[in-house]
Amino acid sequence: METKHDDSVIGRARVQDTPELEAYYKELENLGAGALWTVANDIEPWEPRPSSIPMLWKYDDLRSLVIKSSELVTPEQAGRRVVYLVNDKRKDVSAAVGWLYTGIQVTRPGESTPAHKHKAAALRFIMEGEGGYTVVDGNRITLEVNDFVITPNSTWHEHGVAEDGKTCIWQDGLDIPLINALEANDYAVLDGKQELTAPENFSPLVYGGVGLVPADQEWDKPYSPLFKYSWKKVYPALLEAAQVHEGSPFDGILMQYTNPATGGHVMQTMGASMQLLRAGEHTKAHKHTGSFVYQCAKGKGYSIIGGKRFDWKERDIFCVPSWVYHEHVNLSETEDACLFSFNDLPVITSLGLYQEKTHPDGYQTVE
Ligand code: GTQ
Repeated sequence: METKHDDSVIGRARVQDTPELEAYYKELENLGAGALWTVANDIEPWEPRPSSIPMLWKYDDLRSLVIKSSELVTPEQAGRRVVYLVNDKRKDVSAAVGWLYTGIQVTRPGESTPAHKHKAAALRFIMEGEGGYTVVDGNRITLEVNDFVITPNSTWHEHGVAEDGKTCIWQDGLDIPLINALEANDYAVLDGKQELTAPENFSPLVYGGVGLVPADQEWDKPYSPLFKYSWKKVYPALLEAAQVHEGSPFDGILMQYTNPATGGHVMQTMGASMQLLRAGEHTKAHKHTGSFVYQCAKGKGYSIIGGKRFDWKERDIFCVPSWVYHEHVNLSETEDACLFSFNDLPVITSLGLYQEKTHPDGYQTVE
């Protein structure tokens, strides 16, 4: 059956204002009420309607200001020394896109953050440095560039850099705006450091095998037992897949980070992926529900998002709002390009809200 997107049809609100109606609306307002037909078309859009706009944050512009924060405040003073990235249309909720938060955190050699936990879930993607570590639920995990790490909701966590390391910078991704919108966030600070409950890197060493999970370990938590996904293993896996797999016409070789115990998303509210665009690849345009924050992990190229071109290279961060057409281009004719991204897909899909549409012309025209 044909569906029409026209607010003049029967079934949509189309009441003209009259002095009598306006007086009536005033009476309702005074009682904390309202007439649905005055807001119905607005609160029931024909199609998903993002309030965020596509944006790109250039690392070359931000890096010196991120470093400067480490001269201005200590992690003890700041709790978390982070420059956060905010969407022009989501300033009221501190979101980078949709209901997702992102920021760039800097930690100098010998520094560490206080341990804390919250109902918001967190993840990190390592941008630069050496000797960085995070402690998640008593597990100390060492970090290298392009590693992806999770801090599931309500797990104690703290981060630091070894005395003989190099200043570490990583991207934080959290569902803070979503959890706040649900009015369900909380926050607790630990008095002191966490006690380590497992050998260093226990989680990645025990659960990070090729589809292997230890038979003797029970895992009933609602998040991945694998806390770190090493670039050292992820990148070769993408290259291997690319040898034999065309991949998606919209995303190239797109690999989802998964919970090895279930095959599902790494956490309940946020998922993440790494995708490889072959040399010269230009993907087709599509749009779907779900909000996405990207970081270029390797190479250079551009994405056309909502008809606008955004050029990116290693460490640049950009976002694709829900239901906005997007396509990606690897500008190199010889090297592959890799895009890390995280998203709210676990929420979207578990609530039955996922939908997708391919662009009628295959590609967008740039405005
Ligand atoms: O490391 O837990 O960028 O709680 C913002 C809030 C990082 C963190 C952020 C946080 C964290």
